[in-house]
Amino acid sequence: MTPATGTPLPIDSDLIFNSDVEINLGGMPVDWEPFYIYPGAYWWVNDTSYVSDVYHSYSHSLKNEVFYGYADNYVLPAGWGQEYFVENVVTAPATENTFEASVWVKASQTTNVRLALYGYSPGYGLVSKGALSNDYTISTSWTQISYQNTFGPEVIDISLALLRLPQASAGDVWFDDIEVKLLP
Ligand SMILES: [Ca+2]
Repeated sequence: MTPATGTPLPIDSDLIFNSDVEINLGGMPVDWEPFYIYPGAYWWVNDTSYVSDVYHSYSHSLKNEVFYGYADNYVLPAGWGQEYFVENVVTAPATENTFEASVWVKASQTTNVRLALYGYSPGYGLVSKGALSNDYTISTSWTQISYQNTFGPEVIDISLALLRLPQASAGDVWFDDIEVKLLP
């Protein structure tokens, strides 16, 4: 869990909330939210749902379904995210900080996903440099993928997104056991 404001982040320990997505309230995973690259255009995105029929740990995972309603090019990217899981934290020493996200992923047929680790700086706003990974090819077996991004000391908030891009519209995808660590 993220420490209180002003205390250093622990090195090499999981910083994300509800990593195994088992804590839920009203049928939704606590602290995880559907993520949209273009907020407001919800009718063209591929759907997100919280499911118990497929999982890597315990009894739940985060699902991102293929959307069949439109041609591939019109399906907007969507997935799951956790905004500001590191919030208003001063790291020590105040140098660059590299975070690594790792996620277990499985698909109903071979498809692609991407990870995004982005930041927020009070001086610059959204810090998206280096945030988006390349495509990961996902098979029908559970596989762990990971992505790193490095931020300057001015970045005090960190967010994570598990993404489908429009070109990867084939197949459903499940995410589970998501971790983010500050590397030594
Ligand atoms: Ca789980």
